[in-house]
Amino acid sequence: MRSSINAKLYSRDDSIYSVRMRASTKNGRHISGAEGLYSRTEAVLSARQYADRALCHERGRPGKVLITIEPITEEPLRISTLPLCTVNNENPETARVVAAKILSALGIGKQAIDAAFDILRHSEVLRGAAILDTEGVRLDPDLMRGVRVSRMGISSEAGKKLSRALGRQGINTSTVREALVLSSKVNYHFEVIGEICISDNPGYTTGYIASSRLGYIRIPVIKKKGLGQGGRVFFLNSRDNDITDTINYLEKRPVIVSAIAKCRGLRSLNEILAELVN
Ligand code: WAQ
Ligand code: MG
Repeated sequence: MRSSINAKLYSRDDSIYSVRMRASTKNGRHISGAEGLYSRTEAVLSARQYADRALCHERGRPGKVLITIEPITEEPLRISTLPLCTVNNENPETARVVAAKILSALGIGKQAIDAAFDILRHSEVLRGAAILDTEGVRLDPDLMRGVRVSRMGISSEAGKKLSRALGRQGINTSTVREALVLSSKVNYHFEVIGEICISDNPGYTTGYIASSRLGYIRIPVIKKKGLGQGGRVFFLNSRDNDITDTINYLEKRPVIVSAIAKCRGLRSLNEILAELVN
């Protein structure tokens, strides 16, 4: 089998491709997914990496893997990453308290925070994110699926910069890079107040809360090791609860990260919250 591609041929094309992967069990249950925007050369390589990831996933062996490669026609929006840091935290119980304090500082009500944790701890994992308003009312139309954010990527220059910045903190992994790119797109939208995420991988116990006002805050040991539960919740400030445009932005609008904000290390919750300007 040929393992390299004809770079000369591929470099003649400067279009951007959306590459998406979805792995599910034979009963259609979600195992894993991935998505990004790539040049044609990168698209081929990423499709292979996505196939690898799907077939060797810790959540199980798929009954079906779907990989979609699609050229993008719309000019991408160029944005910066959110600034990143890690909050001091001891265990899953204190994580819940830390998360509630951050979300409440962002103006999210107690009912919405409780509803988010119910979703994140539910045994049935959604493929996408649940969307809640500040009172905890679920706004996305398909409760079993959620909304899958797609068509986001990072330029190769910004990608190198990000790898260096994360490397200095000892956290340069595709998991962190992809989560930061996703949350930077999500929280760029004016209706999004914040996001909370817990990985559904049993071995990955660091979660995060992201918002335009406080950046991307990593929360270590947000869950016990070995749990296959997780998910994402986006909190929306939606006046009329018509979120069609917002969903369209999240799923369809091409967004490329082309600038990198500060990547910091450990910080206390008080230090982080002190930066909140009203
Ligand atoms: N759009 C919406 N929701 C998604 C998407 C997407 N593109 N990808 C994943 N989700 C949801 C879905 O419900 C998954 O079950 C859940 O998020 C978790 O996905 O800085 O790896 O891919 O160290 O397991 C956080 C990194 C990693 C923290 C999160 O998520 C850090 C992670 P996973
Ligand atoms: Mg996962």
